Amino acid sequence: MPISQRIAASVAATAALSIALTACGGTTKNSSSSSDSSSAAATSASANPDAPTKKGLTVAFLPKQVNNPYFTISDNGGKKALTALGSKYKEVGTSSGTDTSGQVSYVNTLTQQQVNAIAVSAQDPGALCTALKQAMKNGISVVTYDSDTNADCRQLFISQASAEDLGRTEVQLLAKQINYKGEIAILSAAQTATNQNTWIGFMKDELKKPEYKNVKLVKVAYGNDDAQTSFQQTQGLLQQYPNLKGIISPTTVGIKAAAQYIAGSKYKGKVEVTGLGTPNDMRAYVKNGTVTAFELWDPSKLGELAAYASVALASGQISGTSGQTFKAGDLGTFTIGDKGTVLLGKPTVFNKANIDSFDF
Ligand code: RAM
Repeated sequence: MPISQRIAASVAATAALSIALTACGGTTKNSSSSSDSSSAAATSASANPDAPTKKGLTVAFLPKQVNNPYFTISDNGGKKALTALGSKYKEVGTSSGTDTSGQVSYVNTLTQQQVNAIAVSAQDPGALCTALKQAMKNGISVVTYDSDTNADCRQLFISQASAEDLGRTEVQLLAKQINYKGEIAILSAAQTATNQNTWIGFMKDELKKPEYKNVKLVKVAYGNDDAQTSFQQTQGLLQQYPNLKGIISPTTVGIKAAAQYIAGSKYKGKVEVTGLGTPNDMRAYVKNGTVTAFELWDPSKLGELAAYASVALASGQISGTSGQTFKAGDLGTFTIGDKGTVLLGKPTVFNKANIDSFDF
């Protein structure tokens, strides 16, 4: 395709330019984050915690999906933080949650444009790696947020909450709602999504415990973070398993579609729906009794933290090594943990009693 060829050509040109500048001792606009940015490893070699916070940087957010309300909230959080820091925010991305080649093209374009940092929620753990490594070689700081890549393809992963806690607590919530008995299913997002697959791994592990001996996971279905597909997948689950007692949907798009289907069907009151949703999406289903409880972190704070981390990296204050710390405005000071992971905090469980205290 002509556009992708053009992008590939300009990425190659950008790479050649960066090598030429390094060879003749020149600098690029990103070179102060790492004076020898010829490899991702070099980028993470040194940091100066006292380096001033740079202003006028451009940080690009590349969510899994641009038209997903969850990412609208998270990326607006990023915008707010970047504005406060005197840097520039931009957002690019695909409208489908399963367009990994589209995500790759966007990374290549951002590299060509020499943005200072990229914050990406990856649709797939490996597909973006070559492009992201190329970005890092060009001195661009790379963080993942929400959904990670393989650890060597980025400097930091800004994690919404402990993946283990999220996976286990979703099973705990549902099991309680169905009195620890009956068939259950999972309605996920894309089949390749790193975050959902990690959570599902912990759900399956949790289900091995003796208290769940009468709970049977019959199917994992994929709604691809598309409302219609998720609705149809829910319908299909009930057709295939009419005795289903509960659905866990660890995606804001999936849980809303599942609740919508159940609320309008003969299964209302018979099938519990839980998982990860936004309070604003789920309020009506909690109030009409379709959903008892579900959970989520504050997506806006996740975006803010991704922005602060990106600027700290691009300013050379941190390089991604565990134990380094950085400041994230009102969110406080964060320490980089194992495998370059930065943890936002604990999620909130929402139910009838507290849902009206949240507006996102
Ligand atoms: C969807 C996306 C996102 C996930 C949330 C919970 O919006 O799949 O990656 O973190 O749900």
